Amino acid sequence: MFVDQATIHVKAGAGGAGAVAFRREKGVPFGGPSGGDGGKGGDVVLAADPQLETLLDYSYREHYKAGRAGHGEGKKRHGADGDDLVLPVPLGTVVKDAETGDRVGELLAPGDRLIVARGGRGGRGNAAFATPTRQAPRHWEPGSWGEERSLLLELKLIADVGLVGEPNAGKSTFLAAVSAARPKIAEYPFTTLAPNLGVAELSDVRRFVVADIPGLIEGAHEGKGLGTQFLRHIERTRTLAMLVPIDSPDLQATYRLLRNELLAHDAALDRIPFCVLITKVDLLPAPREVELDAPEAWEIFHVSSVTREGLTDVLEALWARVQEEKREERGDEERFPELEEWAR
Ligand SMILES: Nc1nc2c(ncn2[C@@H]2O[C@H](COP(=O)(O)OP(=O)(O)OP(=O)(O)O)[C@@H](O)[C@H]2O)c(=O)[nH]1
Ligand SMILES: [Mg+2]
Repeated sequence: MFVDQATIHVKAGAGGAGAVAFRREKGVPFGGPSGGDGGKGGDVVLAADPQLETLLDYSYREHYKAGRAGHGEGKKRHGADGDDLVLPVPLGTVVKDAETGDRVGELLAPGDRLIVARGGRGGRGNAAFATPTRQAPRHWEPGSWGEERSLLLELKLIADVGLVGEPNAGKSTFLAAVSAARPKIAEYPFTTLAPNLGVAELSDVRRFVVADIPGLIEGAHEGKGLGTQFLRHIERTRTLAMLVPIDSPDLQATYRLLRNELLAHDAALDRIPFCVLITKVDLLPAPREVELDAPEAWEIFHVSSVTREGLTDVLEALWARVQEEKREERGDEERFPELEEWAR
């Protein structure tokens, strides 16, 4: 099951009440007011957690409450602040007010935090009301209530794998073959006008997000065809798959064109590892060894989305690769002490 939406009700902690007290001490006949202030109620905070993949945990429970604060006490003692309640959510979580639909914020990077309900203020104790002319005030304030609201959490999928290819390379067909996504597929170029996302599932727990983007043509980086504006959908992917159809007139030229267009769009894409999928292999009778020189790729696969030849191998390899990249990302994080502390 892939849960990408949940509604929760959050309630911040109430502030503590201020105290009314007077100093009673041996040898001090008229002690002044000594009622301390109440503490501040705990906030409800969402925190982006790179270990989480779904909002599944939030489908089991709806109500979440931060700690209430302690009341003020005599001897001008402050009440203790309430504990914040920190709720971990996966990266890419978009938060909306469930009643108004207003966007509250989003959590994209590890360490992102968002206060979604503020704890109540503590009330003042009578010590705070003393003035030169009013030396024995009996005033005190109650704490204020913590904020309370219903939130809609939505997981905006961040693609793990991006499919890159010329128009008609078979990107949408591949996505449809490996996920429940149903993108439009047709034998004419530029069928896909906006990126499609799908979740490829090897099993319930082994899944990753695949992005199918519009076809790239020569000169795309100069705005030809649909241009490259949608390439930003793959800038944060963990690996790319370049699709080269087995029936293209010159596989090597197709491969070179794709790489050139990507790097012309953004040289930084060079850091994203990629494999090559030679697609539509059912069009040629076996044995169909094709020559393609692609030393930059981490592997070359032969697949058919029609006969499903090679699909399982590709999915297993993509899964392994995505895990490897995730591990590396987490390794990088450990070098940032503030992130480490946050993760505890
Ligand atoms: N025989 C065969 N045909 C395929 C295969 N994959 C895709 N096709 C056909 O190739 C054509 C293009 O497929 P799409 O999946 O729409 O290609 P695309 O890369 O998404 O194309 P754009 O969205 O236009 O960029 C369609 O007619 C598909 O049926 C395959 O594995 N074998
Ligand atoms: Mg398409």
